[in-house]
Amino acid sequence: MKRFNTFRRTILLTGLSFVMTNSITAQVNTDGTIDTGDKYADSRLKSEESPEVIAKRLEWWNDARFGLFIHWGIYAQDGCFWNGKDGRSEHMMRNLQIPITEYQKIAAKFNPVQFNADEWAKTAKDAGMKYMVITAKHHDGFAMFDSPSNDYNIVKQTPWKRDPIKELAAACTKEDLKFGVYYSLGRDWHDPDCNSKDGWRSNVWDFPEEAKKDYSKYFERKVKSQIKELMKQYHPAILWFDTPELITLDQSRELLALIHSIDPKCIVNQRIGNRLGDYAVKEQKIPGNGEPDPWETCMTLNGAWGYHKTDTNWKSSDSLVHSLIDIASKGGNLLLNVGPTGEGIIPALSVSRLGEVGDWLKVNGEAIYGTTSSPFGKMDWGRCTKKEENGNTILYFSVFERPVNGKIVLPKFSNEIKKVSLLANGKVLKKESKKEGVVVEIPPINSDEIVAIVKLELKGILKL
Ligand code: FHN
Repeated sequence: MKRFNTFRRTILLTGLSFVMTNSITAQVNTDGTIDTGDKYADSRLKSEESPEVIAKRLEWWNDARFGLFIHWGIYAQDGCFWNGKDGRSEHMMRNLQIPITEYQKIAAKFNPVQFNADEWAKTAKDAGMKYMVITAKHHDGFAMFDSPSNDYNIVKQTPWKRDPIKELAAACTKEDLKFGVYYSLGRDWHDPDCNSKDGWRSNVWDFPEEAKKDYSKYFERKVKSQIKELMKQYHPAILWFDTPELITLDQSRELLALIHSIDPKCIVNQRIGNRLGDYAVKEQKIPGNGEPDPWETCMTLNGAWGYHKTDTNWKSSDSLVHSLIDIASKGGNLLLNVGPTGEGIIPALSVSRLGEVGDWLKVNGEAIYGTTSSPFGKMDWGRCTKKEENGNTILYFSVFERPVNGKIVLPKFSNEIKKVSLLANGKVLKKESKKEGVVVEIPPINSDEIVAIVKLELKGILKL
């Protein structure tokens, strides 16, 4: 009964967060920033490439379903604290209005000697993730890579003098993971020309005269140079842009053309701005239904993206697995975030949560990887994902809430059933055809199974 209550609480929590994030239009993050949902995703993608080109580019990404997001920067030096003050997140420089002259002193102390790229890549692999996206330059303007065009970078400014982006790109290749980089387009608190639409999101403490700032100078001087460096030096499979409020359509087009002139296969998210890009981003929320465009939910494991040493509000592995299934059942990807410490370590609780999700995927990953969204409407007891193989159909029913009588009624279809089994162990399940639909008996699941999955093998292409 305890398990069931835990289950119900998880559902409630998941449900609650599900309902909240679905209905919520603004949320206050633990760092005090206000997320008005996806301010950049208020409209459908209007890509200027053919759907076939984009579909081809996204092939591996659509199969992957699950990736690791990494927010790592010098703000992690003391867990987003500075001089004993709580900077609350990777926005620490703005939250505490730290002058550039002071902030860059953090770089002079940043020495993550325990960083091990192979370990990070293995953590992602063990979690069942298929790709990784790491912050190459976040809002503080500090490049976490060797940037010949701009000395404000990890190789030039720190005693560590190494290039973690280069090392991680190599480690991902070894682990057969796709490697991606994040780049902040509309926030750069180190650059005198990077302004912001509402004035308060830029560096107004070192550069108070907002009207004198010229975004196109920052774009030409820093953005284009560094995107070219990132593409040529690391050959990322994904360029994950952020905060595109000020970029013009021409600049978004120019950036996309620059990226694809170097690698036409490089995937770009919609935060390149102006409705361009290959897929839509949902931040910290899961849409209520499927989405018209390819999409990905990015989500923190606790309340902050960067390592915030006092934030121990970790999501449970149950809720993470539920989120992954829910997202896959709607045809999306989950990009789950970790914030490594100033020593270069992914926090132990993050690693253990990811490991628990990975353990579940080792047994049930077939129901996630390479699947497409559910062909059915809402089911109150769980979710569904789908595969077509050799002209036949496989449906994976994830039972979030096992009914008290242990029986679930499957949504209606007209195909002949080849087999109904428990995915975890292949055990054939009892079924009975009734007028309301096929009733399947679900055995009680063990406490460590999180979610039981019913594998339904049907003859032919699905006929509802
Ligand atoms: O302000 C950033 C935040 O620090 C983080 O990088 C997220 C990740 O999607 N993007 C912005 C908030 O929308």
